[in-house]
Amino acid sequence: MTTSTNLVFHVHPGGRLHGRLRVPGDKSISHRSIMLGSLAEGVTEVGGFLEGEDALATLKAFRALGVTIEGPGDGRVRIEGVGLHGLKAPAGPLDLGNSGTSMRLLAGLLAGQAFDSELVGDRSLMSRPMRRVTGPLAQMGARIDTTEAGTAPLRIHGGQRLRGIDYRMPVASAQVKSCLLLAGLYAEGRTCVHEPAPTRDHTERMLAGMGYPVDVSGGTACLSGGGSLRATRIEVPADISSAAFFLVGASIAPGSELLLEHVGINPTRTGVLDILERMGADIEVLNPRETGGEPVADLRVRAAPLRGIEIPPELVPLAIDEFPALFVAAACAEGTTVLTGAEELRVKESDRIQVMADGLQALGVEAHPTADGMVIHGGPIAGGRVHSHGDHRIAMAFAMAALRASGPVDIDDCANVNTSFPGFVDLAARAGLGVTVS
Ligand code: SPQ
Repeated sequence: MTTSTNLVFHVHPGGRLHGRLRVPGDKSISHRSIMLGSLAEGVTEVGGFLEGEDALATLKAFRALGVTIEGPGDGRVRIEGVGLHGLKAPAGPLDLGNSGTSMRLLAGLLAGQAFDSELVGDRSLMSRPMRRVTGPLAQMGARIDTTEAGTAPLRIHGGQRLRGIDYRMPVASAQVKSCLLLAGLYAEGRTCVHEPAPTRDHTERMLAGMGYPVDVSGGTACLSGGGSLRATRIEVPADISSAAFFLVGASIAPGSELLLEHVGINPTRTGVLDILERMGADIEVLNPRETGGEPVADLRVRAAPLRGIEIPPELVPLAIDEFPALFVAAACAEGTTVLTGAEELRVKESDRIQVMADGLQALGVEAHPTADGMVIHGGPIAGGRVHSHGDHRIAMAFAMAALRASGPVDIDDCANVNTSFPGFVDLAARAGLGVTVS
């Protein structure tokens, strides 16, 4: 799934971004379209599906679970739903590559099946914390073995009777919430998940869109087991997490103007817009509309002088995947940017606090990592060599940093950009970034 070759991005310094572009489909919604489409009764047609490795890992896993899925081709996928009780035992372990969402959501869904299953992934995924899902699933009656460290492989024992729980999440995590709601589909009684701060709600929206009642109010989502899902048509909007690199790139590169088309602006995902606007970015939200239960809009961004800010902690879960890009914006801002309350960044595909601080320092930026965030003093950016540690978002963030660098920026270990943003290099080059690959 992930390659061991060292793919290197070479990015020329300077330039500007311009034109209209549409970034690939939303990763979170693409995963959920396969999962819920597979569990529905009838045929679900998906458009705008992300043909990146993470979403494809979910798609392959459901094929291995006996679901007939055609595509993807040109963003279109056709899923012959098997109903909530129609999945089949897979022939071997399900390899989820680099994808935390696939593993954590599948853990909940598979805990309710009659058969055993095993979940594995690449080196990064096998070192990410899984007790956050196996703990509450055990309270529901699931039996899942992890390593002593609480990591994958996850060995899931089928045939358990699950019961609904009332669970107060210690961390704001859409993956934990979604995992428990999926297990709740198979549980006796009611499953309620309380979140300490709002997190992305695509699972709740899609369940409701497929006719499964979910009660959402005041930070709590509840559902009862034993219902059924109706197949539907799902239009996946462009991923705001992918758009974020271009929002930052166009903001920091003088003379830039970009129109990003059909971007998902679900309010649980728009922290990046709020943070950039507080920093002085010039972003217009145009033609807001709704497709398939998700709000979308076109985003026009023009270069603007940015200023450092203290990032309000309540915006952190709403922008959790955008901090690699936002750190680059902070490096180009006048003054100091302070991020706190973001310790979750340390357990993503890489330790995004340490890896971004190391890379920014290698480019001469004054960046100080803290336990739960970073302090960045804006200033000049030098050229240099940085390491993405196989983390797609780190690689793309540093590619944008080159727009303001005084020399070329080389970025190691970029193959995993394909997990979330296939075609990034071509699209970025078309928009004006001087990027090549070796
Ligand atoms: O799927 P994965 O690897 O965990 O992907 C990331 C990403 O940057 O693409 C996180 F590393 O996104 C997560 C996100 O951080 C996707 C997600 C979801 O689809 O539910 C939720 C967030 O994770 P969490 O841990 O906050 O629930």
